Amino acid sequence: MKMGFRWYGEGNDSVTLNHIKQIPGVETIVWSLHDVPAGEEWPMEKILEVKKQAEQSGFTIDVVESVNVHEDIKLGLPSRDVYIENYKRTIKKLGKAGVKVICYNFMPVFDWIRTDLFKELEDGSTAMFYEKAEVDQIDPIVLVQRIADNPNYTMSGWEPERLENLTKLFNAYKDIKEEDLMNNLRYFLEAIIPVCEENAIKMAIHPDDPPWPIFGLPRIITSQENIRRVLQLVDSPSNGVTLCSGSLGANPNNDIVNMIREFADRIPFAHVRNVRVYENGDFIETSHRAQDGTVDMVGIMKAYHESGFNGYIRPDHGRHIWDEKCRPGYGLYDRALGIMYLLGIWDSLEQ
Ligand code: CS2
Ligand code: MN
Repeated sequence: MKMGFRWYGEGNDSVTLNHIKQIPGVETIVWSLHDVPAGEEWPMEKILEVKKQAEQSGFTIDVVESVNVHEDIKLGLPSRDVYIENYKRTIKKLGKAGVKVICYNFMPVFDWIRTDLFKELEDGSTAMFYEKAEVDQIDPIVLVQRIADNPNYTMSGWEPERLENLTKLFNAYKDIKEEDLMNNLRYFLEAIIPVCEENAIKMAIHPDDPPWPIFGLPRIITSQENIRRVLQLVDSPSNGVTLCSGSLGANPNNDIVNMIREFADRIPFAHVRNVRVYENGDFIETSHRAQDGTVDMVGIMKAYHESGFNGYIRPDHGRHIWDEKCRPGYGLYDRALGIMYLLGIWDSLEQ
């Protein structure tokens, strides 16, 4: 198992490489070129710049999260082929630079959704919260505006350019059903997986967060059954999943331990974090500790250990603690605590 830590890049993150260096056990940064719009080819100089920075601090750049997929690919438009060619070229370059895993997602329009980025927990810390009834009734444009108006609006997946044409995008998705989205994912994978195989890259699709359809948009990476289907679309070790326990765990019907047992050899990258799910369908992100939420954190680490997991793992969203000012969910302190908890479980399993 190799521990990673998500880093948004020089000047783009309140967390520095020097900070990350002081967290025990971190081997790789999990990074991206956040200023390259989805669909464009990544410039080699920029890739090598991050590589140089990481290596100077003793880290590898083995995991990219994410190379975002252009909406035209998800929509299955004729223009997708141009974006797929760009994606392939980016894969080749990342392979050359030594990257091993590319995380991506296939969520229409939005990445992850929350209704409150700084909801107070009992201990005075804050964390990201999802109020189901609110999302079920709110006009998505209003929610997007509210998030955009927030001075801390710096979440990945909420890049302004993605949101500009919201109404247009909603119309484009009007007739896209889950089955269509699955077929468009197949088309994408059939095109890129051979390139990944040649370049020793593993693709790792991130589950939808939350793992159910929102605003009438289809979502497919939601359950054990659907992940099984995705892995079969192209049956190759290069077609894998980023098993995110927090995203999948928002639906208590998802048995994550069982998923790890079934998909073990197709999980190149694991996100391990906790959420607390309420009976009405709301959920809040909590500390990584098992007792603080409803995700079986210890069972999950045990399942990885038992299956001989040797992929990459990272803590995921943390709370905002000790007055830290940071990107929502991506502060230093709580994620560092998360790592120590995960390593503590792991080390005791190694005995
Ligand atoms: C999120 C996502 O849950 C998470 O890890 O931070 O933004 C995630 O990085 C993307 O969905 C992966 O493509
Ligand atoms: Mn995740």
